[in-house]
Amino acid sequence: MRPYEAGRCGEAAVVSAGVFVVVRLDGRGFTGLMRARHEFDRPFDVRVRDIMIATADHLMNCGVEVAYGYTQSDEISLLLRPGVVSSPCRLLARLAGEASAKFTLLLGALASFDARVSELPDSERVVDYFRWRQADAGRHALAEHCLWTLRQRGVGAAEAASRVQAAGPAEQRALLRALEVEVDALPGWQTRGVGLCWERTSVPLAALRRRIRVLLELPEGDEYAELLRAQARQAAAPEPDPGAITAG
Ligand SMILES: Nc1nc2c(ncn2[C@@H]2O[C@H](COP(=O)(O)OP(=O)(O)OP(=O)(O)O)[C@@H](O)[C@H]2O)c(=O)[nH]1
Ligand SMILES: [Mg+2]
Repeated sequence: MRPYEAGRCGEAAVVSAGVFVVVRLDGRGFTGLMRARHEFDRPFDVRVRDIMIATADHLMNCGVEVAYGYTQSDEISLLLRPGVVSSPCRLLARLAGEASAKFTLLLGALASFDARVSELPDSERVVDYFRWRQADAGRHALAEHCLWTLRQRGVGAAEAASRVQAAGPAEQRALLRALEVEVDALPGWQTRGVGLCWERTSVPLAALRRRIRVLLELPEGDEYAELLRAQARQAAAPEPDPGAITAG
């Protein structure tokens, strides 16, 4: 998916008509930021997850028309409606600023995000993009659980890191099994990430017609592809809903 990614600032000032735009935000230096917060569980903490979800929710409600949000680890991807982006440079600065501000408020410590844009020519590339990020979540979760389980069993930081780096996914799974960690029982929000979809409500007021549904147990494979195709169709639909509220 890398060829679809562009360092747009200083390049073309507009996104081509008809393409799907995905913005990905990534926490800067979160390894160190999280290490400094000893109260957070490693490798994953449900409070960090919920701050990421609240940040993604904020980005879907800050005046940029986002059809689908996805978060895993310290990253957030947003699928925008085709045609809504006139200046990628301003959009990236705006979203990175909004994400950094929201996350900082919720964490109570300074945190910042970078942002990059991918231009995807059709809905199947949108499916590929989000499945790519989901596969990354799976790889990341496996490696991080290996690392922290080894550390908990008394292996030193450098040795644990080099053992995990030297192992491929199959070896990492075998290592976790040997350490009596059930890989298939790891929470879906860690291994597959979290989706944020708009859903319609039955409230008749225009301002309350839709709200965000958080998908903590995302499907994989073909089932996820179908969900993503529906999100891409929604992104390409002619009229955005006016106003939005967030499910409590
Ligand atoms: N403790 C803890 N750490 C987390 C959690 N989620 C993400 N992280 C940390 O966030 C890091 C994200 O990885 P990267 O984005 O590759 O690392 P980074 O330090 O942010 O580096 P850059 O993105 O290049 O600035 C992981 O290495 C984890 O250490 C969590 O729930 N708990
Ligand atoms: Mg990061």
